[in-house]
Amino acid sequence: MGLKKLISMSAISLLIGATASAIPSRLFAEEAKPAETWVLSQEEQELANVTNGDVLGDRGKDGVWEYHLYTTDGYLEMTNGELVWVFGYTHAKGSFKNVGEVKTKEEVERLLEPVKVPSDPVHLFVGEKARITLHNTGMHYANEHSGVNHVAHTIHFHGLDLTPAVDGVPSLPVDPVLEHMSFTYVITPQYEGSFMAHCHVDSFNHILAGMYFPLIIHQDRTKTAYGYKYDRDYTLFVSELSSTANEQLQESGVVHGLQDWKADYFLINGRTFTDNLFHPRSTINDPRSRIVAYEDETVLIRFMAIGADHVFAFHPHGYHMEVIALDGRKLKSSYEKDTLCIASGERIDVLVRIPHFASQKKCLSCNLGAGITIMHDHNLRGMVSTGKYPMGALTIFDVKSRTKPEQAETPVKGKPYNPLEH
Ligand SMILES: [Cu+2]
Repeated sequence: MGLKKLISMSAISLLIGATASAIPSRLFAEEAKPAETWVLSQEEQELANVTNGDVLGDRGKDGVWEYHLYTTDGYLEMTNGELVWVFGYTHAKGSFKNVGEVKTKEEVERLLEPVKVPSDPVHLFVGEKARITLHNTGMHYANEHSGVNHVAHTIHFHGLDLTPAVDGVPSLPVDPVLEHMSFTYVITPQYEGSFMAHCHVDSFNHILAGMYFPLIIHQDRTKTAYGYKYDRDYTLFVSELSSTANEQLQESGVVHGLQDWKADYFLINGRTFTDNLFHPRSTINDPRSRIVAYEDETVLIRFMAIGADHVFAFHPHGYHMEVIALDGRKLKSSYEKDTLCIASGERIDVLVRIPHFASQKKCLSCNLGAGITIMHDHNLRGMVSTGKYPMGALTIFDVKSRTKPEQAETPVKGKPYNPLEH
């Protein structure tokens, strides 16, 4: 829920004589989706259609999209309770607005969202110019003598065919962004599709420490991708994380024995599954990662991957996936897979067509219909984080029937959410 949207909602409520307190409190929950209780402008509604409720950048006076990204460090909570130190990109609280140069730990905590891995998606549109400004706030939770302090960063727009001036490779020809400095990348996307962005300074350490995010480029304001219509879309960014390597960067700035780098976490959108179905940090309790759809709907999944050597092999139970695009380009003809390998840097777009149980069921065991099925990494290394199974890259399809009353999306207060009860 963007701050801008909340402000515009409040303003609209005041205009019609209501107060901001009339906004249902559930709208502030993480699960909140655009609802019917307020009016969006036509452009806001069109944008909301394609960004799935993600916060968007602002438009400058000249109509150019403006995003301000800030680099910083912080902690990622895992489902086993471990807090893993990471560094990456973040943005102002509730928006991508410019809040000036942020230098101190106090300013970071007051002005910026906590760092996430991956950081929030950036949505752009074909042919619409964007100014993306990177601010380097420095490190705030690293050992004061660590060599990781004061390092420079960049943004490399992975998959966009750009000139070197905005390609984010340090000093080729533009210098990287030094601590407490900023740089604005001006780009105009040429192709729609699923891309990603990451730092390109000391890439092995900076990327794997957490410096990456999805970059989604839309052709227009409709729910289409590469000409295919969809009803819902999810971005599943899968990645490897080494808490040991990150701790060494935090302490000393040097990862010992880089050739032996090994992930101990295998993540979907920065989370693992765990056998505690109620865990709030589990993939299945994350609205970005739990795939919710109704029968008869078409779901677009944008897979993206970052890692050192693991190839994820995604396998949904109950469905085949129609692969429609690879690395941000539409395939001349689509093909079907039930186990989809994806390696670091790749993006694969698939459609999952949810069947209608009642009309398409041909036998007792055919077609699932409404209910829960799992999708997991079938390269089973990715199902073991910190030596524990099933802690890894697994999420669920939560398919609902239109013939039954809709279940509450949020857990009943005081009772942990159990997806198996649905
Ligand atoms: Cu960097």
